[in-house]
Amino acid sequence: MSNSSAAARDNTIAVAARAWLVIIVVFAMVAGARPATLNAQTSPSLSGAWVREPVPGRDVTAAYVVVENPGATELRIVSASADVAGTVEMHEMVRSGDMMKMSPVKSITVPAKGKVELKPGGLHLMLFSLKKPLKDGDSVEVALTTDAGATVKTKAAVKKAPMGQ
Ligand SMILES: [Cu+2]
Repeated sequence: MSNSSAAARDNTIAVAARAWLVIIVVFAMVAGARPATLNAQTSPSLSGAWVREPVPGRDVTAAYVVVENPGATELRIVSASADVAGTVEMHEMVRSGDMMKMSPVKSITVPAKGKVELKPGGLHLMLFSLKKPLKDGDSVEVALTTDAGATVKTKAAVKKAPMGQ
């Protein structure tokens, strides 16, 4: 009898210990989540992403996205990638005589509480070595990485659009 009540007490202790462990784990998760939330505030948010349908037979195209910085300090986009592209470069358009031509940039600065629009005729992403043909209506994933090491991703819709638009 005393043995079984001792076993019951051990069992109660084991259950209590498990409950504490759960509480500790939950606290650790909540505590751990807090810095992540702060980081999220200093990460850019992406919207309106789209990819120009490539010229048939070509494995290069451009992508556009609005990058907003909700943080109180400026941030810099230092690299970009896309699931369908071998490499992605960040480009700007520069005037050369009376022609506009593309030129790679090392980074894109997004001001504090501000935004930068990557759009036709301006800053854009250049997707090289496309792994498959892209058609209007397809969806690709585009990711941007900041100098602080934060990477944000967004879905970008493939759209047919005439050059220069
Ligand atoms: Cu370009």
